[in-house]
Amino acid sequence: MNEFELRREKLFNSLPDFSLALVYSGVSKICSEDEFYPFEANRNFFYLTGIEQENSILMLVKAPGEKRTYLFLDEYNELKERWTGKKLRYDDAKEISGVSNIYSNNTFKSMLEMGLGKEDNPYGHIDTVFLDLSDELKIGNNLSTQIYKGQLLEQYPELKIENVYPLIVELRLVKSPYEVAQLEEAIAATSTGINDLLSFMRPGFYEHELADRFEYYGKSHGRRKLSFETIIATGKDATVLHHPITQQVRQIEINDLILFDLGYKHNGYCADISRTYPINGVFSGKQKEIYEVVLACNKAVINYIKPGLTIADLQSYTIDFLKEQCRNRKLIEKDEDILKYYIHSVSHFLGIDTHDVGNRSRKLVPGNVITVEPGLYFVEDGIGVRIEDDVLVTEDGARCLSKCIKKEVEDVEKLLRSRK
Ligand SMILES: [Mn+2]
Repeated sequence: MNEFELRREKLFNSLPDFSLALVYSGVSKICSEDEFYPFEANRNFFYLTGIEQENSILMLVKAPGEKRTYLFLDEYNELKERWTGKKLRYDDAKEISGVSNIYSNNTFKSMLEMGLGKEDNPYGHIDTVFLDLSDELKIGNNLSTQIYKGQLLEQYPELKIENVYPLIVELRLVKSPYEVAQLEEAIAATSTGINDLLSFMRPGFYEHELADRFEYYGKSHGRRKLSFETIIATGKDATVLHHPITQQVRQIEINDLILFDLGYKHNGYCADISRTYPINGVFSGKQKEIYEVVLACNKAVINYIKPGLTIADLQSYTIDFLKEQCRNRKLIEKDEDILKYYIHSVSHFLGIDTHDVGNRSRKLVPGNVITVEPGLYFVEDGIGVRIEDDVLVTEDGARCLSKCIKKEVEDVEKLLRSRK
């Protein structure tokens, strides 16, 4: 079984008998007139098939002793391909996804009707259809799965319609060895991109030039996609958490700290890394003090992680840790002031989405991958520091996947000194 077959097998196990699940890749969204946003396949569809082509549908049918998988794709059309380029050939789609029953999406409607029909139905009576009912998923012009649900109920009033999304969330949360390896590759590539950035950055450059450089480096080394829009923030700009590319217009100064929050993807898996480095190669006075608190916190949280805790637990641990350290170093006067300087969450799940499925009240289990990203932002000093690693939850703790990217003060300063 290939990786995607294994995932579908797990989903089959959580479906009841006499049910049918439909998972859509979705269609491109219109930006304006006949201009479309770049297409991104629905991540649940990608997770179950490895395919990223629009207008594709996965259908799973489960009956006693029976598990059938169908994939519906655009069919070969010579004229269309003259306009918009090649579509996946069915053999290639089979190779990627491991699905052997591949049909034209023109036959989907009649195949579905056969599956839901009461007469001559090879599966007996299907009573439940599972749809991915996420709001943002578009499966046709002006057609969401919510609207489609209504249409199905009109046609089959006795049908039960359930949401397949939560079932897929359960699977996506626990990463297989294959998935951990993809994340490690994404992180290794990101590390190379960071090294390139470090040898490139100089005072006088504009922030966006570094973001552009990181993107260009990824594109020219393996046509990598960004996990998300690159954040390059220097000086006071680093106190804005998601300093947007359109505002990355500050010119870098010699005594600045530079905060970067960035990542490349590998086979769809997202690295998400933040580091904060001194442009001139040495942390000074208050910069160093704040950096040391955030670094200590980053390491303490990674040490603290173990199965059974929630992200909410990690968050309260982080707040307590930062509070105490900042008070001891006289960075804050009153305990409650910490929430002025630390204003976000310490972790989120990571995977084929940068902010992957799973919420903060879920108990961590081995195989979860989360970020650990404490930060402190002193607006009045123009200092923002965030240190973010990607971490795998293990049986007895956690393994940091992004160790290769330097964060100890000495190591960072040595690294920056060694730049060409
Ligand atoms: Mn993050």
